Amino acid sequence: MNFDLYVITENVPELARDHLDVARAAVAGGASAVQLRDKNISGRELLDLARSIMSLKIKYDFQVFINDRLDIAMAVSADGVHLGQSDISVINAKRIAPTEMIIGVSATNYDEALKAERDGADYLGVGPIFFTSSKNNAADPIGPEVLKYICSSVKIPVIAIGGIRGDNMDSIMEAGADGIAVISAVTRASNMQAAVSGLVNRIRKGR
Ligand code: TZP
Ligand code: MG
Repeated sequence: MNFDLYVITENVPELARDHLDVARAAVAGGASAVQLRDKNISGRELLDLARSIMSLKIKYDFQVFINDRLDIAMAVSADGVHLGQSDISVINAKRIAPTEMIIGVSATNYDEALKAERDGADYLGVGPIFFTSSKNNAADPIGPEVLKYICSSVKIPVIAIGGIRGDNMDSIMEAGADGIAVISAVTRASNMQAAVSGLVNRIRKGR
């Protein structure tokens, strides 16, 4: 698993951008992973989008993750699925998924992080680290100090998420995160591809 920049897609109608636009810019800019995330569309639409994102693998080397939906991840042979605290448990996901399927789990605090690792998660999405307006009912930001504590307490890769952008990224790398997940820093950027390559370069330099 190589997590530098992990870009999560969203539809941004006011900027005339959809999931596929975001995914294309992400891979062209050098992101190592793309997660398809949409809580408002049908399973069928999600499946079609997942297929389209998978087809970008013909040209680009990156990993595809599907948020919430193990069924869709399996239907398109995605690299992984990303599960939140109210999705099916890692333990149940492991019963259903093929062994090579990467299972990521969201953790908003230390206890959730440790439990997810114990239950068999392959990586953690930890956050929100900073304030975010990209997630409804987001938990309170935990800040880089708690992130650092979690990073030093688990063995599996930690991807930091929530309000991360170029100007606060260094504190995340210093905390020991293995990767950075972003939505708005890419989806709201004037030039998405340039934003992605800027973030990727900064992560690689920080190592
Ligand atoms: N989970 C925790 S924070 C978050 C998710 C999906 C949203 C991150 O979006 P942004 O725009 O990078 O803050
Ligand atoms: Mg979820």
